[in-house]
Amino acid sequence: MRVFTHARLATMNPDMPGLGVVENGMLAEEGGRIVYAGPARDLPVQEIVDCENRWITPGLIDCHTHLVFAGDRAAEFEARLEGGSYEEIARAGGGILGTMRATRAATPATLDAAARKRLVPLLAEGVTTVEVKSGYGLSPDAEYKCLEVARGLGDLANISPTFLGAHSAPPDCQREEYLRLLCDEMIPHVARHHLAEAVDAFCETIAFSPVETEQVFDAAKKAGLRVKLHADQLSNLHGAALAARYRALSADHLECTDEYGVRAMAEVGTVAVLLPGAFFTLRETRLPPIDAFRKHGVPMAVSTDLNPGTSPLFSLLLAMNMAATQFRLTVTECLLGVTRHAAMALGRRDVGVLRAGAKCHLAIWDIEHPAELVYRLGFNPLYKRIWSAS
Ligand code: DI6
Ligand code: FE
Repeated sequence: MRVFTHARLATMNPDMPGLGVVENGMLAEEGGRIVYAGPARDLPVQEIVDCENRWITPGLIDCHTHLVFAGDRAAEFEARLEGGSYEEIARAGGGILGTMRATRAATPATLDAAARKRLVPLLAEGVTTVEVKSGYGLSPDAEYKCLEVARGLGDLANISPTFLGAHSAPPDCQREEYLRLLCDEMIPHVARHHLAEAVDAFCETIAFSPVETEQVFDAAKKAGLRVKLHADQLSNLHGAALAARYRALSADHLECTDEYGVRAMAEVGTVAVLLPGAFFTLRETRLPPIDAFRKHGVPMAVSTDLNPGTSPLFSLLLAMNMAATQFRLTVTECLLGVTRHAAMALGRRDVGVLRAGAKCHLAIWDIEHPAELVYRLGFNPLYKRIWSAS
């Protein structure tokens, strides 16, 4: 048994208030699992790791990323600085479709190398679980290629792959034909070959309508896959309520969600994933309905939305700072948002919390107070990341 002594624990344990803090704490691990997390006590020890009064949190979880793609969109960034809007650029065949062309042309090895580079800064901040979406292939082969690349990253972190074939309609395929491909071919294939744990869609005026999203979700349901949704980011198409009707794991973005949508999410336990990096990059001004989430008890997660267009953000610590500064989340909400609530958004119970039975994924921090993980911009106080592929 390996024991971490002289530790201050932020356990995120739901049976305890706030961060579930244990001062003078101790954590014991055996076979990659936590066997004890609580006040210091006598344990049969084989190996001691003296934490010298540092803080331990669960390894962080980035529950919404588009990590696998080729190329970049720096030119689009420049065009937006000169006044072009995200929607205009998308309608002119740039945006997601620009990344699609580069991604289709890339080999798995190129995609893998690029994804690994992007993971480096996340891992350096103590991230141990990463959700990775496809969605820049937009053809059967290119989408499967991206999901396989995502799965191949499992030697670096726990990967939760998501099928986002419904990201944008590709220009080389009739819209109805692409939807038929998605529902009758790609989703069943993804389920059969265990290429993804969930199905996502971009429900937006520039992407898929609510009716089309329902078709995709019906196919997911039939294939036995959970769903999640890019909902109400740029307009209120009532995506949050739609997601809740399908008992979605999460609804993400939600800047334009109304209280009706929040209530629907609360009823079925759909997590609200907040993505302040996209809000910042697109210079949005309409805030997600944070008070309504609080009032109705909707769990909030915080994620980078790492993608080449609307959120080229490679820091979950900075995402927390932005969630606090822009969305007025509390420090406790931010930290739960990258641990326990992020785990809920992925349908996982064995990560995001320090308690017996959970995976021993830890982040050990050189800090005096948990608020330090949220308040600085561009400073990384990680002391050690504990992760193994079990
Ligand atoms: N997530 C997405 O999938 C879209 N916006 C967002 O926040 C589009 C991403 C892109 O432009 O590549
Ligand atoms: Fe996204």
